[in-house]
Amino acid sequence: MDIVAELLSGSRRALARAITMVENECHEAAAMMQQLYPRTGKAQIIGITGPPGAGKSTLTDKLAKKYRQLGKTIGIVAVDPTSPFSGGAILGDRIRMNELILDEGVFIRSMGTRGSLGGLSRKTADVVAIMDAFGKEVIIIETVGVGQSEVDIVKAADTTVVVMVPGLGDDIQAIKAGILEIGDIFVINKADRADAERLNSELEMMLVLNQSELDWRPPIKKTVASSGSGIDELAAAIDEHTNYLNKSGELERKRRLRANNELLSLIKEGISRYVVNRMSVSGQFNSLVASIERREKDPYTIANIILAECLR
Ligand SMILES: Nc1nc2c(ncn2[C@@H]2O[C@H](COP(=O)(O)OP(=O)(O)OP(=O)(O)O)[C@@H](O)[C@H]2O)c(=O)[nH]1
Ligand SMILES: [Mg+2]
Repeated sequence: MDIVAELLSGSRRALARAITMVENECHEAAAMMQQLYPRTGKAQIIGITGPPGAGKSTLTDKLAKKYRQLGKTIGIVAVDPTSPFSGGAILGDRIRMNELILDEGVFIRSMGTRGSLGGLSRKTADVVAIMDAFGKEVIIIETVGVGQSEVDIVKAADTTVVVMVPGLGDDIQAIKAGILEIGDIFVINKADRADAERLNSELEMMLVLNQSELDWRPPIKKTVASSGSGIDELAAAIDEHTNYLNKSGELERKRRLRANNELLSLIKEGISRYVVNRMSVSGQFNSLVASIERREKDPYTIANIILAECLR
C-alpha cells in the first residue's frame, strides 16, 4: 500500500513517515502533497507563539487535554526556528506533554531548522496539511518567537494566540508591531506573578492604538498554565474567534489570501530556479551579478531584461 493510502486509513506510522518526507525535502513529497491537498481544509488550526519560556507548551498541553475531553482529535506541531533538531530530539525538554504522548488521539511532532531557516514556514504548513488530511480535527502550531520567522510560521493558523509573560523587563518594547498584528487573542501567562496587571494595561493601550478595521477586537486572557487556571476562558475565546471567522467570511478571506501567497511564492521560486539554472550553465548569471556589483549595470534593468526574455 502506498503512503497516501496508509495515511488515509489512519496509520500513525504512515503519518510520521509522511512528515519526515516533507522535512527531508524528499523527492516524492511533492507527489504525496498533491494527493493529500484535496483532503485538507477541515481542521481548526490554532497558532501559539511567544517568547522562549513563556509557557506555550504548558498552555498547548492544557488546551489539547481540554479538546480531548470534548472528543476531538489533535495534532501538535512544535516549531523551533532557533533549533537544528527535529523529530523526537527535543520532545523531552521543550514540550511538556508527556501524558499526551500516550494518547492515541494526539499526534505530536517537533520541527527545527535543520540548518536553514528558509522553507521552515512552508514545511510547517505542509505538516499541518498532512495532519489535516489524516483527519486531525484541531491542529496546534507552537512556535517560539524570534521575529519574522514565527510570524511567517503562524500564518498557517486560523486563530493565533500570542503569549506574553509579566516581568520580562521592558515589556512593551518586546511587543513588536508584527506581533500585535498577528494576535487574534493575547494571553498573559504566569498571571500569578507580580506585574501581570501592569502588562495587561500596557497591552490594552497598545491594542487600542493598533486597532484594525476588522470587527474582531483581540481579547486579553490571563492564565496560569501550570495550574490550568484560565484555560477554559482561553478555549472559549478561541471558540468565539472561530465563530467570528465563520460568520464574517473572514475565514474564507484568510484562506484565500493564504492560497494566493502560497501560489505566488511557488511561482517566484519556480521562475528563479528556471532562470538561474538556464543562465548559470553559460556563466551568464554570475557575470551579470558581477557587473551589477561593479555598478556598471543596475539590477532593475537586468531583471526586466531577463523577465522579458523568459516570459516571451
Ligand atoms: N509560575 C508559572 N510558571 C509557569 C506557568 N506556565 C508555565 N510555567 C513554567 O514555565 C516554564 C516554561 O514553560 P514552557 O511551557 O516550557 O514554556 P515554552 O514557552 O513552551 O518554552 P519554549 O518552548 O522553551 O520557548 C516551565 O517550567 C513551566 O512549568 C505559569 O502560569 N506560572
Ligand atoms: Mg515549548
